[in-house]
Amino acid sequence: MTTEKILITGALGQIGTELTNRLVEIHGAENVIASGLDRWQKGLTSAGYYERMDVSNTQLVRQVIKDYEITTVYHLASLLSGTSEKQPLFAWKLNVEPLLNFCEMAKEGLISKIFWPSSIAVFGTGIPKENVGQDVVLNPTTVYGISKMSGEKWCEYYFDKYGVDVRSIRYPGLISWKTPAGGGTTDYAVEIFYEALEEKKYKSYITENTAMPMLYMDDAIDATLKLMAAPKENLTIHSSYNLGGMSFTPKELAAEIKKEIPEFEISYDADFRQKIADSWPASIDDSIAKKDWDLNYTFGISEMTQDMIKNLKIKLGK
Ligand code: AKB
Repeated sequence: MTTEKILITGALGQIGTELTNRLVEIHGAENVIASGLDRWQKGLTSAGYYERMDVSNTQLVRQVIKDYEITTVYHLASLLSGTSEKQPLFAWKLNVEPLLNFCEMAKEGLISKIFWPSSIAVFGTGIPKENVGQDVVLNPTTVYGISKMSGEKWCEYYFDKYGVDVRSIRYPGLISWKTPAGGGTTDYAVEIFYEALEEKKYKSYITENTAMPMLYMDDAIDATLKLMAAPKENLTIHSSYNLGGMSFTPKELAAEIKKEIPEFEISYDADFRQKIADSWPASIDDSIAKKDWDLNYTFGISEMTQDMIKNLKIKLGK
């Protein structure tokens, strides 16, 4: 029998939708409370409860934590890199302040564990592109990267100073067929599959030889749950763990898709997100996560491509 009561913020987003389902399988719907900005409607979430809540509303969030006697928070609500560049001040407010609110509640003993997603966007320019290690100097040049780097430092601070159990992963680009991505730089790697099936062609806003780290959602959810289940004393990183997944360029992904859909053609027309991608690593060294909490992956580029196409064909009725 579980003793955890879980609140998920951003539960209707790309990670949130799938993480909620897995948490419901593990802990039971009655122990999982989803939250988001949408109005409730039937079938919105598999969680036992849904709170329509703006995560920036400190008092309301605190009340929800108390009402449900929440022990664990997966705080996923965030603006991604592309959208953050368009609304810098709002991105800073949303990506950092609610995290501090949860850390304060953990410090007071209201909740016992927090998960918070960081990103490969923390790295930025002036560091080698390949196999980027955990402890390199962080030099983000995007609003999103700055907010995530600051969040990481706050996590580390609350752990060091108050023993707050806040755990975090630097997610690479996430690919899934269930829920579309929204506002990220790596989103091309999701959009391309929809267009490949619908139009047999895709115009990429990222240039053909730009490699970025990516991860299939199944592996991302497994990694998140593994980190959260790891004994506290095994964890050596209290900012955020590097997570590499796979690394590929739009050209390499197009070649994989062509194996399944031979008529597929890709073209390129870079937009403002190219500059963001250029400031990010091409590949990541995640050996510390592998050692500390046994991180591993099931999906490479071929397995991911086959699984995406198989499932999207059913979803889109192709
Ligand atoms: C984005 O592209 O903004 C995100 C990320 C890598 O954090 N997918």
